[in-house]
Amino acid sequence: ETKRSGPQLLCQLKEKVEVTTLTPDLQPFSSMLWATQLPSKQLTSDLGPYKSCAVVASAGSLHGSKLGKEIDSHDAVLRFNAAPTNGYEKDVGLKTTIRLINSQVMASEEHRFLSSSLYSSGVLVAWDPAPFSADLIQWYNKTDYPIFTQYQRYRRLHPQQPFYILHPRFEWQAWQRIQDNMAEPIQKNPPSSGFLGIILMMSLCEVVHVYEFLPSQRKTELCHYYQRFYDAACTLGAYHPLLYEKNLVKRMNQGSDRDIYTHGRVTLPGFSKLNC
Ligand code: NCC
Repeated sequence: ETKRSGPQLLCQLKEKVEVTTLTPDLQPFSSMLWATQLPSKQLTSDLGPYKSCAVVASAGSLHGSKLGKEIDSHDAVLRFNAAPTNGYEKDVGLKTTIRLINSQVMASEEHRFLSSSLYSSGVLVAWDPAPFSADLIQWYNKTDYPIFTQYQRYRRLHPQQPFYILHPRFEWQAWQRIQDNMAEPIQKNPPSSGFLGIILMMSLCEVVHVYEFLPSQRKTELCHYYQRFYDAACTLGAYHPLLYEKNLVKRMNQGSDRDIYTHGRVTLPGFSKLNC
């Protein structure tokens, strides 16, 4: 079971994980006035298809990488949470097409989500750890962080910026792929934003390059390239099943081990390019 080949894993992802976003017609939102702020169409029908895409993990190992030009050469670039480009262009580039944020970023004071210019360009996509049932009513009544109140506030301030919320079914479908391909039981917490973002881009792009999700020779305990904070758990995981996510991505990589070592670069095919 655990020895499934790369191509098999890719086809499983394509067939069993669907990037779904919340739409105004879904219960319990359909009866709420603010639900008209939700995009009426799915993210995957509004965006792309893109030829080439980059996913930029926020890892400290990007520091000094000089990957900026290469990252910007892609048609679309996905970044995470509070990861900045200003001042770090040489290493991480400056293009941001999509920013995937967790609900903690939206809610905690330090990130100034409503006022910081960091979030106001590109397409925003937010998610929040939901109960395993992925039941929208249960989740709505008990979100991890106040994703919905913050969403409404942000939308009022930036009505023109596209802003999607991921359906919790997506996070648990992704989790299930990890669990079904591991010999041991993994923690029942949703995958990291990194893993969710990789699958999101595989749904929109013909080819996806992921940077420093699998660490290069620059591997460091520095948590993020933009902060002087050291913790090996950022790379190895604690709450999220990050080590297992990385194991799966390593098995699906179509690039060389050398690319990982020198560039922290993984090459994944988009779902549209897979013959399953
Ligand atoms: O750190 P974070 O992740 O924002 O990083 C985004 C994604 O990059 C990959 N990563 C990051 C650092 C590193 N050294 N190696 C990596 O591989 C991971 O795939 C990660 O998902 C998150 O997933 O949303 C997370 O968010 C932070 C935090 O909430 C935000 O940065 C906002 O401050 C979480 N940290 C804490 O809760 C303290 C982190 O666990 C997961």
